[in-house]
Amino acid sequence: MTSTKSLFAAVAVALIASSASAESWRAWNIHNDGHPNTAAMDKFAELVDTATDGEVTVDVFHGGVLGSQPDALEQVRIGAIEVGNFNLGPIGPMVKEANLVSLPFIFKSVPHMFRVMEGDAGEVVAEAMGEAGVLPLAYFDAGARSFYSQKPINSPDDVEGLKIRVMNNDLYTSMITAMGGNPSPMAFSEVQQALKTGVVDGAENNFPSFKNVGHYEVTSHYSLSEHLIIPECICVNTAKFNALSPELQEAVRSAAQEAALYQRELWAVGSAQARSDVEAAGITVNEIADKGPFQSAMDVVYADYLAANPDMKALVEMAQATE
Ligand code: BDP
Repeated sequence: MTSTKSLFAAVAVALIASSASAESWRAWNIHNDGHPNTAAMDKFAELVDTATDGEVTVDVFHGGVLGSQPDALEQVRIGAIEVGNFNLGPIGPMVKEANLVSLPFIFKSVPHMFRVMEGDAGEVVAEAMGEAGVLPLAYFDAGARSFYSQKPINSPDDVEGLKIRVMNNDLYTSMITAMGGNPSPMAFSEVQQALKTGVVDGAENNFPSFKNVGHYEVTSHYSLSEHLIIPECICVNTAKFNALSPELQEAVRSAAQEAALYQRELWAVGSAQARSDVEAAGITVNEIADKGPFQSAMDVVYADYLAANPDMKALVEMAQATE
């Protein structure tokens, strides 16, 4: 009897110990409430909890409170934060292959971007990211980025002389320089103030981000250049992910994929809504009849980039050849 009792006690201790060793992860998200990615990251946390029976839990920190994107990327790379909803743009300086998506006009459309990311070229990018410590489990839609400022931008000439905020990646500084503008890399959290005080004349982003952090309050024209279509990921620290059992890995990966499908639905509705909201608030959205001049202006960006990174040529061609 005593020995049965102590056996029960031992089992109970073991159970407590195993639940104590359950993984509790922190996730970084730069967006606030009202942005599709915030809802999708909450959904991811909920799905992970259910699918792993609480063996893995994810606590999502919204609004960039865990740091700027480049800082958070480094944190996830070293495992100080476990998960992030990252834009692949700022991953380029850390993982060369990820720069594929930061070449302006590399993708023909959002569906084309997903076909590339889910095909052979995407596999090369994902593998390199995983090796660097930032493993993509699923991709979000982030639409296309376009320019906004106090005047319409209909051709590359209109960028001449303007100081334009870009994300942290040399390809974006080259992109602006190629049009005669002055690039200004800056953290997302500083852009609204910089636009307001005239530290920069313009910036570029998709409609939800343009709206959600108030950039539309301090500009007047949004010009549909759609020069960058950059996917975002639910990325996890590779070592933490690999340390999970194969069953838990599968559960977490499926949760990420389901959350990403949810995000893409929210995005479709949310970005159309963001556009009509900013228009209702007085923003003039202008179509650009001919994007050809923007594309030709990027020839020098491609030429310089491939001259400096000849090993990226095959990957770029693989993406371009994807139907
Ligand atoms: C948003 C992205 C976010 C970037 C931000 C930026 O979702 O990851 O940090 O743009 O421009 O659209 O910095």
